[in-house]
Amino acid sequence: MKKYALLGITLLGLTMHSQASIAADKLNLVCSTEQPWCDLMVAGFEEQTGIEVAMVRKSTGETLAQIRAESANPKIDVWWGGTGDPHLIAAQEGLLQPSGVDTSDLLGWAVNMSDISDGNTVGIYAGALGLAYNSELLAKNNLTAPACWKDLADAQYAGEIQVANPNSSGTAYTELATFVQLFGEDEAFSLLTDIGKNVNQYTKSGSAPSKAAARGETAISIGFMHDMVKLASSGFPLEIVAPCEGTGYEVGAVSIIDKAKNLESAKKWVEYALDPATQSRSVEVQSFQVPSNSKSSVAPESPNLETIKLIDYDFATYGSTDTRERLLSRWDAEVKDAPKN
Ligand code: S7P
Repeated sequence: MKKYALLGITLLGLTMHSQASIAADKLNLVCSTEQPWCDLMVAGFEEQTGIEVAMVRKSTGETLAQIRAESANPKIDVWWGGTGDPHLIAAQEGLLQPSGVDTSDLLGWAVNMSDISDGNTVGIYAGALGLAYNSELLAKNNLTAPACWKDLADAQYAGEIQVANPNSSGTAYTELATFVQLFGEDEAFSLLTDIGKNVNQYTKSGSAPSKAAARGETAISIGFMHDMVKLASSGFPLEIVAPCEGTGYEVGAVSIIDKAKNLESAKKWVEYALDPATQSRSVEVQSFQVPSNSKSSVAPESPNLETIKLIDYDFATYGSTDTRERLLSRWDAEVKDAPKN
């Protein structure tokens, strides 16, 4: 009897111990890249560390809204992926905490994100914004191929352009910020309004318009060129254009949320995300962003950022709350419901 009681206590102890270690070895992650890359990253991390990851895929603007809403009691430990501006905004609002990760092997644009945010976020990849058109649909509808941002305002493209909503999508916010930096704010909004007359839908997610263009549901899309390359290299009739005026780019980021409940697991994720072995695997899921670690391999399909006419994107300004809120309010008031051609 005594023996059984002892065994019971030992088993209870073991159960409590393993429950404690299960609780310590969890990670709650929001992923803002494409779903296949989110899944690959999670599987690799679980295999490498034994830490169990609960992951949700969300667009960048949506994630920022969630982090703001949960600031007193966050459900998320780590935010991986998505355009860097909303990560910088979260940092500015005190919603993140430094990971303390070693950035010595990272490229300058990735370290810049860490510098701007006092170590609260760090760059994981970069990619340029562009436009794409479905060559079959363009030919069928007798449309000329666009070469510049300003071409998209031409009435021949009525109902033929798709782009995301910058409130929910980091991709579309990058487009908005790019236009302001390229043309000045007033001209940017008048151009966005004119282009808006040809827009058939403002989607929630930034990659949706190019998927729609690939399938022939819209003739033209605005988005990140690496997402377009993935579709074109899968055989869709998509032509990719680096607009003649020049274009903006994103630095995708990873951040640990302030008051994260699984801090040690979160730090391990950030190390893992910056590791060249991890970053070099993105090609397995045809994610063709340029990786931030100088030791990572770059896929031959990745758009070459050296040869694209890139603006000197001002991450500090466009990654600040005031600028984002002002531009989004103006977009809501002037662009969203602009009359159609
Ligand atoms: O993974 C593809 C990608 O284009 O998606 C991210 C994007 O911010 C998330 O989508 P939303 O535009 O819907 O927010 C980019 O960071 C990334 O390159």
